[in-house]
Amino acid sequence: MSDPFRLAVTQFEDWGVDVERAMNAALAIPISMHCWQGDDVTGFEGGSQQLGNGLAVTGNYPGRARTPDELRADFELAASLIPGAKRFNLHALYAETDGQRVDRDALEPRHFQRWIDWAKSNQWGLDFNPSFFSHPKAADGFTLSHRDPAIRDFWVAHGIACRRIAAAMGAALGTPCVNNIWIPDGYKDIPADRKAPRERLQAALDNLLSEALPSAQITDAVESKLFGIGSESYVVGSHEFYLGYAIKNKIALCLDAGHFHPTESIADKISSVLLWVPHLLLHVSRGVRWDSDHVVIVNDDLLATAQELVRGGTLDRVSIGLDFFDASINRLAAWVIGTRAMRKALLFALLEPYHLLQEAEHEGDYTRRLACIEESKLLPYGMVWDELCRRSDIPIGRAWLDEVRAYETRVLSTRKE
Ligand code: RNT
Ligand code: ZN
Repeated sequence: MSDPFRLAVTQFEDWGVDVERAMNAALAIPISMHCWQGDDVTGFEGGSQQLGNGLAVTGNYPGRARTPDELRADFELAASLIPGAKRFNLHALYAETDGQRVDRDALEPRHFQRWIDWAKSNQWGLDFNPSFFSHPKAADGFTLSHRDPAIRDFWVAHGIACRRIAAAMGAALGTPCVNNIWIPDGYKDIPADRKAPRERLQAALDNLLSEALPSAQITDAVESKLFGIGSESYVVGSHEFYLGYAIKNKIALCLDAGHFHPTESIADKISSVLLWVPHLLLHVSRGVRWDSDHVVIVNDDLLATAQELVRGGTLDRVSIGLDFFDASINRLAAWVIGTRAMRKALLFALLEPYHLLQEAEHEGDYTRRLACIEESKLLPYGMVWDELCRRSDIPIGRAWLDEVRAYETRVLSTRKE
């Protein structure tokens, strides 16, 4: 134990905070890391299908993972630089079909067997997502709410297949797999009929979700969006749509931090939404202007989100998933930066002298509440974070970057597109 850490413990004690408890709790919270940061949401279906449906990745940093084995190796390196419990979050387009062309409605658990075995050997849970984009049948921007019933049925079949895959993952790994539905459906310009696509989406979701699967294996979630590139005027799956749908059907709601008005924070939604839905999935991300998916950093939004989870004591009903993609910087570093930021925010929230703030508030002493908020900001959080990394055998401070750089030289730089 280092002297600075000992001093930090004393300082936190003075505020009535138990540092050991906070560190252990911070390490135990699973963070679901998304596969798609590693390869710019490309997947392994092959063919000429470009990333579409409003998902845009900018940058051309060399060394993108081109195969499942490369993605797994990259992720292992990134994961080794991040303390605490982790899960891995896959999209359907990362199926391994051994060169066979298997369309999305025909995917089966066996196409994810290698991912399952790999996750098991690393003791990571798996999460899953049907992929309603980058496909000829999504080319006009509509999937589950399409006006053509044949296209709708195709996507319903994809959703059903994905639920079975997710349940198989949950069963194999002994931890429920969060299966999150996001669709791109929407109009670039002013719609005439806002109602019919939403009615079609409701009916399609009812179909897709009709098969009863054990809650020990799968947690169904639905994700809203305010607007996307190419769906600026209208998105079928809006927040109101999915909030209502999740409440009515008692499934999980996904709140993506980048999917609301820029001044809206998902932190303030958590305590409301959890009154009505059984489970919440967070897509932790960082919106910048029109992009909803910048790499997560420790900022006020992230801290407020972590504080809400800790203060409300609702972590057992919330799954934390990351959702960002940046191809302009080293992709492994993006994973490490974003996930370490999330873990730091959780630690900081656990170290917060919340009871003092609460006490002041209960007494109506808002002066003391604000004074405590401000003064506690400069407690030695960094010392505790360093100690947490040291105990987890993870590089401290920026030292992790040396390992990413070495991997870049040894592995990434040899990859030619
Ligand atoms: C898109 C949604 C969705 C995707 C991933 C790839 O706006 O945020 O979660 O980012 O499914
Ligand atoms: Zn998302």
